[in-house]
Amino acid sequence: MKIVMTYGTFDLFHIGHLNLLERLAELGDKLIVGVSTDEFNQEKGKQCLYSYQERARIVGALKCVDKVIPENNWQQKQQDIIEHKVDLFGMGNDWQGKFDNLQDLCEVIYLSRTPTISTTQLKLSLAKIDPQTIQKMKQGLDSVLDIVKALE
Ligand code: C2G
Repeated sequence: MKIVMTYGTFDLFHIGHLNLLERLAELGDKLIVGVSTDEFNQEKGKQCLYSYQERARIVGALKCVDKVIPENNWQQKQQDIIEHKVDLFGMGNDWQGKFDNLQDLCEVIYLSRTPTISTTQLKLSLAKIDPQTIQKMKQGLDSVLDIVKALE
């Protein structure tokens, strides 16, 4: 049983996160994901839109993920790797080299990030939607809902 592990915030879950998790899952039999807690994200300087519970639930619902644990700090990786008998630790290559110190415990790999998408980019795009556009989107949704109700 080859055990793979990774960590992340996974806020506004997107295709870049999914690509990484599915590729890591392909490399072993069991994938464990450490999801950063809200408190740890404050330490990381990340302001999340989704709470830890919501982010952990989304990641845990994925077919390719077998277990989710909280990531409370930078230091827990060594202990986690030992406790969960991890064979392979993987991250996106924006972390290239940052976790090589774990190589005495398990194999360490960095996979290429999915280009052109990030949580930050999504937040910026969403922030640019003006209120009139949101109103039009809402009207459109309301008329779809009316049609659905009429068909019920
Ligand atoms: N990722 C990716 N492609 C993207 C965006 C993210 O492959 N377009 C990868 C990142 O490289 C990371 C994982 O998805 O491996 C999770 O990304 P984040 O949620 O941004 O996690 P991060 O803030 O990098 O936290 O101790 C490690 C940290 O908790 C990692």
